[in-house]
Amino acid sequence: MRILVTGGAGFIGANFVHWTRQHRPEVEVTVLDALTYASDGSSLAPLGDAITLVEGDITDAALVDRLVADSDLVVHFAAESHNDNSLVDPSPFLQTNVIGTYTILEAVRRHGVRLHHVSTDEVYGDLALDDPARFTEDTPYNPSSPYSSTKAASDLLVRAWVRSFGVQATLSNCSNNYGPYQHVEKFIPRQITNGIDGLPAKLYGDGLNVRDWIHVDDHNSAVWTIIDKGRLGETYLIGADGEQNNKQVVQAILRALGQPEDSYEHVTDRPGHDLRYAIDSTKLRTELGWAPQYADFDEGLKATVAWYRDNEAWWRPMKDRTEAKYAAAGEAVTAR
Ligand code: NAD
Ligand code: TDX
Repeated sequence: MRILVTGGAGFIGANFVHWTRQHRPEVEVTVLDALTYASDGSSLAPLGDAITLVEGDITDAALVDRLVADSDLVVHFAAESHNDNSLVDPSPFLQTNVIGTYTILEAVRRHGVRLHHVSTDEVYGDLALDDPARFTEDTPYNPSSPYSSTKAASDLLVRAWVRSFGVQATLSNCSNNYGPYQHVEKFIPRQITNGIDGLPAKLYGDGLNVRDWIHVDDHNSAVWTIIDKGRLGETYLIGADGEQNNKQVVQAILRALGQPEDSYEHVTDRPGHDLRYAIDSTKLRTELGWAPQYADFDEGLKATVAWYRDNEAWWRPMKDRTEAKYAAAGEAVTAR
């Protein structure tokens, strides 16, 4: 089997490629990645020439066509992925998430190649903090940010190409991932690396917003389960019952770092900040028999803290640049 992994040099994509090499050594992997600010390709370096890395853009129709023609399956991770960046400049989100997905869809349509489209629970908008409800496959789309609206658009394109053109595709919408190789712009790695640098953690607003955390390996084992057993045209929600508010996560990180649990400060809130995400993954678990392996969030987080301690050479080059971006966007300490 030959698979084309778009965005395979990014956080989840690189972990997917590592997972695939480990658990499916017979699969031939080609990665298509533009190596944007989000990745310099170093997350794939440990694999050497066991995989093929093609540096290129998913909006390049000729390149995509050639690579798709040589594949049995496309797993589509490539995206602009950070909400805060989408609030500063939405344009690359439109290009990559919408036009890029359209370009992939046209190529898989021409060549009759199976697609798995990777998406996010943010397409459903947010839930109230005191609402017992969780997202299901039937929750109406209601995205809040430029990022999540372009991901929602990409999902709708995939569904339309399935219905109108018979494209063979499955979709998944996953909750917040954590684990190795995540860019330090994202919440958990930002706070871990701040702690290592002796800086306070940065909590947006009151720090009470809730995210539903899943280890990246559990996300990727679910993606493979859907590739193997999922029904074409169907959407599966992926989640591991990991709801935590941001302050609880910061305190767990500080405990893992051996630092006082109040080494954080409140900073400017994100405009339009979604309150809470929560996934009901019953369909994936009962229909396809998937279960997460990282049941204990604190343990998964400790292992992630250890990874960032041990891999400073990987994240150090992006740290100052990332903090400068936050400062330029006007992030400031607020009283609470
Ligand atoms: P990431 O930003 O770490 O990686 C994205 C990768 O895509 C990078 O390597 C980047 O270079 C590449 N890329 C960007 N634009 C490209 C283009 N035009 N052409 C080719 N490559 C391009 O993101 P991530 O966190 O690994 O997210 C991967 C996917 O998973 C995204 O589709 C995202 O929406 C989805 N997702 C992420 C999360 C999460 O918690 N991070 C949760 C659910 C779903
Ligand atoms: O410094 C911070 N302080 C803080 O309080 C940062 C960077 C974030 N936050 C908050 C905002 C969110 O409530 O932490 C929470 C998580 O923030 P992010 O890591 O930016 O993730 P989120 O916006 O929830 O989106 C993530 O999950 C869904 C991924 O980035 C998306 O790609 C995915 O689709």
